[in-house]
Amino acid sequence: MQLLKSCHLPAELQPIAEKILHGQRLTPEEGLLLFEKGKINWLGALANYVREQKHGDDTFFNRNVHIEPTNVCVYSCKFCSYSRLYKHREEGWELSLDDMLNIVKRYDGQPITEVHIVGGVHPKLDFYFFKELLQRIKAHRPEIHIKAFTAVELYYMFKKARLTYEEGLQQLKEAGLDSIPGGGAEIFAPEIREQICADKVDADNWLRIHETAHRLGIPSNATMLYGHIESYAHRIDHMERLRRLQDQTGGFNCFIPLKFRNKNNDMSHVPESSVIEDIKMYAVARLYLDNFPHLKAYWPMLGRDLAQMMLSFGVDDLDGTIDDSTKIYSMAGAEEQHPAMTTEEITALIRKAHRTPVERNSLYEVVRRFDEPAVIRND
Ligand code: V47
Ligand code: SF4
Repeated sequence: MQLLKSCHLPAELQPIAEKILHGQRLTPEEGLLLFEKGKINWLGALANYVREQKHGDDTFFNRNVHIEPTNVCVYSCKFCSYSRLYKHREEGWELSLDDMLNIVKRYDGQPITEVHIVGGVHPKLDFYFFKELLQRIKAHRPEIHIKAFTAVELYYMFKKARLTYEEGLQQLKEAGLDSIPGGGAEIFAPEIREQICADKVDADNWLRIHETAHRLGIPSNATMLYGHIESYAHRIDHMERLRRLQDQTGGFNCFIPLKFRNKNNDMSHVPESSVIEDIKMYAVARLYLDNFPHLKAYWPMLGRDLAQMMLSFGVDDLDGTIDDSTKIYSMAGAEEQHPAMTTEEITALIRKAHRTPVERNSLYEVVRRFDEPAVIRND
């Protein structure tokens, strides 16, 4: 506390620190001030205080694998490096139900707890195809948690099948859908959406799909694509909308800021954010989203070094072991060209940040704690 006060602070930031230390909610204006005037050491100390109030040193990861059914997509998001339009589908991939089931079968006998399914919006792969996919995965491995389909994919498949969000989600839940990933949120403000992803689901419908899911007992995550053409005010507006929905439903598990990567896409002229901006983003997210239990640094996108550093700036979750099963970020130029970590590697990475590794399942229930004192080598 004294240490925080001794930081050389602009006068208007002092009351914000007091509020955070007393567990009080920040206003949008205060959130904006944090971005504009907060130094990273001070923001980091506060974000770390909040993180430790919520989770102590516990740092969560899971053992998971991704399935990306296709990169063929009806949309043309300017930041996307991996999708191909249907007319160029020969340059992309399209997995059959058998292909995808075979991916799951490759992990028979291995202790993964989650399959994360996300891909492009293919005009010919419909609701019934994906419903069968869920049923077949569950028939093969009933205990596995299926986190699948962003609100972008769900919006398109429900519309084509003429189903309401409620009908579609209920049917997918019965088929085996356990939770929804956070993708497709990008930046909610329409003036930015129009420029970077004009044709896909808008903010209100993204939020409605998640609200309906939460009402039906399907938890979800939320993302924000940051560090491109948006302003700090757009980021606060995005987080404000999420915070309001979370107040109503409590259905979000975690928030995941996604750093814009600029290789091989139509926004390659936009520079990537600096590490200082990345730190600010994570710390402010931890301080602003007081009702989100977890803040995730998704290491395949940030790179493992930066993700590890974020454990000192509010982050308590690193996602999973992945096993080289996602291409979204490697195709956008991320450092991790074949993202895969063994349990030993991910726990060592957490320990070297002086935190306690905790393997979780997709609902953040503890699978295994790694409390043994760390033997930290200098490598
Ligand atoms: O919505 C696409 C992002 C998202 C780029 O819920 C890019 O646990 C940066 O949402 N630079 C999909 N980001 C992935 C996603 C996700 C990932 C990990 C965990 C979870 C979870 C969700 O990927 C898209 C978009 O925002 N994305 N291209 C890019 N060039
Ligand atoms: Fe399609 Fe998703 Fe890429 Fe947009 S980000 S073009 S919706 S795959």
